[in-house]
Amino acid sequence: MTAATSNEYVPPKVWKWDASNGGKFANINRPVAGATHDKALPVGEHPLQLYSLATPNGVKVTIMLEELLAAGVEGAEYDAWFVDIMNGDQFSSGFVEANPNSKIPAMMDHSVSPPQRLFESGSIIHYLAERFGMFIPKSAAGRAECMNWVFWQMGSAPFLGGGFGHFYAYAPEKFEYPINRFALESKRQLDVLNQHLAKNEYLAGEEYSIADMMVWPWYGGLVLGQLYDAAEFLDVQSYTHLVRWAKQIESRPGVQRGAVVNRTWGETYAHLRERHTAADIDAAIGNDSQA
Ligand SMILES: N[C@@H](CCC(=O)N[C@@H](CS)C(=O)NCC(=O)O)C(=O)O
Repeated sequence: MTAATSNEYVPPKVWKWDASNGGKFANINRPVAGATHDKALPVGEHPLQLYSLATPNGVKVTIMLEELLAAGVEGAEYDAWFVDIMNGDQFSSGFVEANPNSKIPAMMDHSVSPPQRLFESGSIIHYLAERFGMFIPKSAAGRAECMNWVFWQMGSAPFLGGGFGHFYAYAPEKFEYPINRFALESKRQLDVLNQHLAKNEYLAGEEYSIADMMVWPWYGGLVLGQLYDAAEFLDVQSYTHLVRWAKQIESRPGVQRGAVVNRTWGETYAHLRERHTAADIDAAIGNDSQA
């Protein structure tokens, strides 16, 4: 066995939290769960109350809500409140009651008694699909294939976001080992989608569904050059069928509207901090400079 070189990390016997270890999220990451302060969540006038942010995980849900509204489902009207995760809003007592995991998106459905809490984007989108009977195939085989891709996204995206994205874009230094490991896995995942979409118009087959809404904000965003400034590094243009699908999904009015909600950054989509009525989105889309 060789002795450790001077810059090699030797794990201590028991891990201890070093709050100053750097990286973009160092000031909000903690090794414990639970609330840090007492604050109730705001509640608007619609039955569905969303607490979120326009990250890929948040956008999945606002796309679903806007697609439902575009399809004429009035019961899908919602208030979308801005949760500032860099400021620790996800650790308020109210948010933790809605989501003990302290991550956006979280939702409350006040149309049932007692109000139903919902967390995890996959659980929220599936709940909405079941509740309104839309964007989920009717046949058992179609539903199963749709849910295959919904769960594929839940299991796969952490390698892209928490793995590749973190080490390529957010870590305090560029470390070769994790970047190589997660670039390899991310490219494998892109190829999985590319091969599937070579033979299928949508992820669940011929029908646009919640599977597309789940996967598009991550993998569509990546191949459209919207994530981590990594399009060239991962040679995303080579995944031609995935790019075809990503553009097709992006062109949908419901997707365009959903991408705007709870957004206060970036140049690709308009900005809208909170959404309470359809008119809020209309105004934001008509005025891209609103922040
Ligand atoms: N598996 C979760 C992931 C949610 C998630 O990671 N949310 C991030 C933003 S995209 C968050 O709220 N981070 C705040 C934190 O970690 O404190 C889902 O799909 O809903």
